[in-house]
Amino acid sequence: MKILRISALLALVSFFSAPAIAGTLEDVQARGFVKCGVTTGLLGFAAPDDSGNWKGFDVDVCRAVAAAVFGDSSKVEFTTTTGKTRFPTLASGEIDVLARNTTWTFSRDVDLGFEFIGINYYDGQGFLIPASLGVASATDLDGASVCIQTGTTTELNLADFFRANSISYESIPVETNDEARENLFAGRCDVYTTDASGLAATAAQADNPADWILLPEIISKEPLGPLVRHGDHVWGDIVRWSLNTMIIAEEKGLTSNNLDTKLAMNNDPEIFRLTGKEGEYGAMFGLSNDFGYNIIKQVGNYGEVFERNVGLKTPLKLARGLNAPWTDGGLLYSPPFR
Ligand SMILES: N[C@@H](CCC(=O)N[C@@H](CS)C(=O)NCC(=O)O)C(=O)O
Repeated sequence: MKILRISALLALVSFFSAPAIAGTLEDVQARGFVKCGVTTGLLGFAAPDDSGNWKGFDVDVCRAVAAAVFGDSSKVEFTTTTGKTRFPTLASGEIDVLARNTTWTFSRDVDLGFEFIGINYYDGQGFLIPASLGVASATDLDGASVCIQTGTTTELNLADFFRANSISYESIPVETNDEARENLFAGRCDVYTTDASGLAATAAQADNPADWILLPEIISKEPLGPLVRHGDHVWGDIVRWSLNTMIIAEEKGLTSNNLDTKLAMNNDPEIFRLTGKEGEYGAMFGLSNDFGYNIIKQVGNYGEVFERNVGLKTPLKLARGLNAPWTDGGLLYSPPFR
């Protein structure tokens, strides 16, 4: 039902605003910056710093696309979106790409008419509670009030989990992570459930993070990735290979700092292709051949982006886990650059 309603809404939005189906790259180039949809603010993923500059893991995906298209990672305009507004905002052409911890699902991909270009964070849904609640497992949450963000996969997984365990809950719907955090900290809900990375971001903002506990259950797969509209393959390829470039750069040991030295001292043909020293790869989708060099130099490799935004030395303190390269036992695996 819900999915049907959303697709009907999207069809309407598309009809009235008639976004360009192809030609996104030309539109972006003519405008001079990429329009990127992000969250309303989620520490580590997309949030403005004290000077108003957007920072975060999803923000860096947008910056990589800008570095690829313009050779300048600053050429991005950020649009905030909620769980509910993100899809109509992308469908209407108001943004060129959505990078907003969005889970890749069948119905979003097929029915809503979007193209997920990859996965930039492998996540799963968890539960955050105050230690004082004295609960050790999510199966003990019978009768709990649960803060839940609307328009998300979280809503649907929560219903499935409680039903499968024959327990009940009272839903406290919220529109944004800020609202969920305020409600949780004020005791207006017993539990907050969302992607575990979002829970880490939320707990990090508590006066005393140790007062908050992540329950052991991870109840879903949440492969989070950037998406574009169906129908513009060139643009989809540009966003996909901007992300892949960061993943391959980590695999090859290229960082924003060592890039020039490594290039001067290296004989690896894939590194030459990736950075535009050899081949005409950028030209294949209408970009400069050094698009990969610009991404790595200005934004960094995937590992750098992970560590500076959400890694162990940040308030979120997230370990690489599934988000390690396949060569280190994780799931990050880009097709080859050739
Ligand atoms: N991955 C899920 C949940 C995404 C989601 O909305 N997560 C929350 C909490 S992690 C969020 O990003 N909130 C940011 C905001 O409120 O703008 C989905 O795609 O539906």
